[in-house]
Formats: sequence, C-alpha cells, structure tokens
Amino acid sequence: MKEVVFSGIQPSGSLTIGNYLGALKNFKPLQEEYQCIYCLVDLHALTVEQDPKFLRKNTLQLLALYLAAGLDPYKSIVFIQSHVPEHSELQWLLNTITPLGQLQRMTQYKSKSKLQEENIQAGLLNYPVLMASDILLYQTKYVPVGEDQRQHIELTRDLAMRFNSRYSDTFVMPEIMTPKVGAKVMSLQDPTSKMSKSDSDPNSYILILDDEKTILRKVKRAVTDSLNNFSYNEDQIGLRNLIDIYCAFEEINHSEIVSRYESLGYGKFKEDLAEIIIEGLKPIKNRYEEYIADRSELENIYRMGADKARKIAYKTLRKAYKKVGLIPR
Ligand code: ATP
Ligand code: LTN
Repeated sequence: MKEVVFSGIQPSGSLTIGNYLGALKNFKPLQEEYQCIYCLVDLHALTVEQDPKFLRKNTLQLLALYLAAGLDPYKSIVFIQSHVPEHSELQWLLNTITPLGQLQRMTQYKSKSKLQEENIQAGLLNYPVLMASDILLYQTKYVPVGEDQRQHIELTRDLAMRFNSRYSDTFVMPEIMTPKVGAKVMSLQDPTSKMSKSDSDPNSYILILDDEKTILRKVKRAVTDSLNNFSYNEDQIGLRNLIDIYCAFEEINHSEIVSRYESLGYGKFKEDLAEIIIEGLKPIKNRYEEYIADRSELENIYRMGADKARKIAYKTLRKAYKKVGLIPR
C-alpha cells in the first residue's frame, strides 16, 4: 500500500504564482510514489463571501488548472470537497475536541477576521477544523502546501493525537511537505506580506493565467530598493523575493543568480525574470485552454474522483463514529 498524499486549493479566485510554486507545481511529481488525493476545497472558499456564479466558474477553472498542471485523474483522486459529505460530518466530530482558544490564535483567522471586523462568521474560525477533517479522512501521511499552512497542519496533528489517545488509534499522523524554494512567495508590492489571490491590488500578484504583457508589467513594477546592489540578503527583501521566484522556476541556486546579474543590474534581471515566468507558465496555459473547453470531460473527471474519494472517506468516518459511541446504521 502506497502512503497517502492529500492537498487542496480553494476555488476563491484565479491562482497566483504563489499558489503554483508553493503547492500546485509540487503535486505532479508525487503521483508516481504516493497515492495522491487532490481536492478542490469549495466549502473552504465559502468562509469569505462568494458570488455563486463566480464560485461555480472558479471551481471548474481550478479543476482545469489541476489537469493542466499534470494531475492525472486515473493515477490520483481529483474531486470536489462538497461532493463528499463525510468532510463536513467528520468536521463535526473534530469540532467537539477542538479548543476554541487554539482556533482564535490561528494567524490566518486573525488576519482574515481583521478584514471584516464588524462581521466575523463562525465558519472563518472553524476553517482549520474542516481542513483537519479533509486530511484525516484519507489517512494522509504527507500534505504538500505552502509555509502559511504550517499552523493548520499542527492543529490537525494535535486533533489526531487527541482523538487517537482518547479513543485508540484511528488516524494516521500527517506531516507537512513544503518546497525548498517558493514555499512563501511574497507580494510584489509589499514584500513583508505573502502573495495572495484575494489581495485587492492586482499588481501585488501574478496569476498563472495572466497574459505575457501583464506579467512583464507586473514584474517591472515590483518593489525593490534603491541600493543598486544586486545581492541576496535580509535587508533587500523585495529583490530577494524576486530572486526566489526565479530560482523556483528555474531550479537553480540564488548564488548563481547573484553572480550572473551582479554586473547586469536590476533592469535586465527583471526582464529575464518575466521571460522565465512566461516560459514556465506557457505549457500549463496551453493545456488549460484545452481542458476548460471540454465541460463534459471535466464533469466525468470530478464524478469519478468523488466516487473514489467517498469509498475511503466513508470507511474512516464509520470507524470514528463507532469509536465515540454512535450507533452504526
Ligand atoms: P486566499 O488569498 O484566497 O486566502 P491563497 O492565495 O492563500 O488564498 P489558498 O487556496 O488558501 O490560496 O492556498 C492554496 C495553496 O497555495 C496552499 O498550499 C498555500 O499554502 C499555497 N500558497 C498560497 N499563497 C502562497 C504563497 N504566497 N507562497 C507559497 N505558497 C502559497
Ligand atoms: N487551507 C488550505 C486549503 C486546504 C487544504 C486542505 C490544504 C483546505 N483543506 C487540506 C491541504 C490539505 C489553504 O491553502 N488555505
């Protein structure tokens, strides 16, 4: 039996190169060695207000992007979270063992609730419990995500440990898997905060589906510094972020980039970086256009995925229900 890899992305907008480098790009190579399960976490997306039309559209677009990034629906299980009701059901059980204080201390909760201070919903607070349910339902060993998700994985581990020690071994203890470079891509306009698809300033991010001109413009406008010193260090975080992006796309070391551009300067570096990003995304964009045009194939794929996922999820949920004393049907 292969070990299980599980990850999910929210259909809350078009994906950025942060989502790509931190998560999506790393999904494909894992398919050979592991049983991979890749979810479109639409229920999570509902924790911030969504226009129903856009949510539907974004979900299909995200599925097309998964496929374009090389996810093979015959090797991996690719499905939509809301199609497998066990996710919400296990979440309820986990809610009963989750300390409220721990949820209130989550960084993502704190930063997202600040944006809507007058109107904070319980779903935003409980978001990480649903994520724990996603992961634990499939007896997941590894969770490939960006660095920003570390705290949520820690909570998942705490809940697994608590449940296992209270009711005997039920869940596999999951571990985070982050890429060496690209685990935390920063905003192009404010390199102290992470690049995010829900940022109100489109210049702060590059989308996988941005056109070539837009990518070049956004890279050129990216905030650097006026030191005129091409190096990789903590005092030049804007430049460091751009070098990291370059390294993640090209899979080379930052010292190689520094020695290459020391004499060429920021301008030439930015031009080349834009080119690297454009070339890196091109194959995905082309395949995306093919997948998104075939609606019925997308439907077949997500239905097949949900059927496979439910079989596994059902077993784990039944086991957990039994252990806490619920009477089996
Ligand atoms: P939102 O802005 O809507 O809250 P998001 O852009 O943070 O969303 P998610 O759907 O929450 O995206 O995340 C999908 C995956 O992308 C996760 O594994 C997350 O860790 C990763 N990720 C998100 N932003 C970045 C980033 N800036 N750098 C690296 N990885 C990232
Ligand atoms: N919270 C994650 C998305 C997510 C996820 C998951 C990732 C929901 N459920 C399970 C890995 C495994 C985020 O990226 N914001």
